[in-house]
Amino acid sequence: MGGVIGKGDAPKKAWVPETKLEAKMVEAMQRRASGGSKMKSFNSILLKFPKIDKSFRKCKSIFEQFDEDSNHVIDKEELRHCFNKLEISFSDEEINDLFEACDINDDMGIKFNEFIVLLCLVHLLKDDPTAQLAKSKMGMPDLETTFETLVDAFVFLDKNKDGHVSKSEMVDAINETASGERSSGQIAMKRFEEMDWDKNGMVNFKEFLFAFTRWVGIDEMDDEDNDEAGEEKV
Ligand SMILES: [Ca+2]
Ligand SMILES: [Ca+2]
Ligand SMILES: [Ca+2]
Repeated sequence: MGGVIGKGDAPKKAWVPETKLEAKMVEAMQRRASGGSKMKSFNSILLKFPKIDKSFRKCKSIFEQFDEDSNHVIDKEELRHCFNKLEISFSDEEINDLFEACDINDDMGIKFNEFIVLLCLVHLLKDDPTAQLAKSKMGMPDLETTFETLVDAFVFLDKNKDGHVSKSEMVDAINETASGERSSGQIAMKRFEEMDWDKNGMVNFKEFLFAFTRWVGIDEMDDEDNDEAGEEKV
């Protein structure tokens, strides 16, 4: 008797990281958040979309370079080579966690859109002073700028700086700008639901990134590769 009450009713907000990686991601995000965001409004994020789209597409050649057997996915071995080449010094466990976190359809391969998310997470994580080395070695200044923009956008949305964007933070951010539009609240809801994959009422950075790749149409260019590739070489 007694003392058993309350076991199951943890507050809704309580968040338990599934992996060490996820905990690190949130930590890194909070560290970044303490520096503030350069974003002034939700609109300023929207204005960045074309640029983000463009530099995501440029990643394709990087992806192809690391997809050694050209089967359109990067497996763990190929990822390890990729990290070696970029001199990103992650432990095997970290690489594993990253791989599993980004392989969202669980087929043991990283597709192009998953690869973009993965690189961006690496960008965030290597902000850790011990991993500075990777910074210059990625050698993709455009991409780094884009990743930085995405981190910045997330920090802007995450008002209370807990490493997650809640529904109300999303609504606030959108309402701040779109004062005239009566549908803005609905749009905010729709956007939020698109982002919150596991429907836990909060969006983490990974979910945010996957949403971006979908919004700019990256996941639809899975199978057809070559129609853009000819235009610009990185
Ligand atoms: Ca492959
Ligand atoms: Ca938050
Ligand atoms: Ca979620």
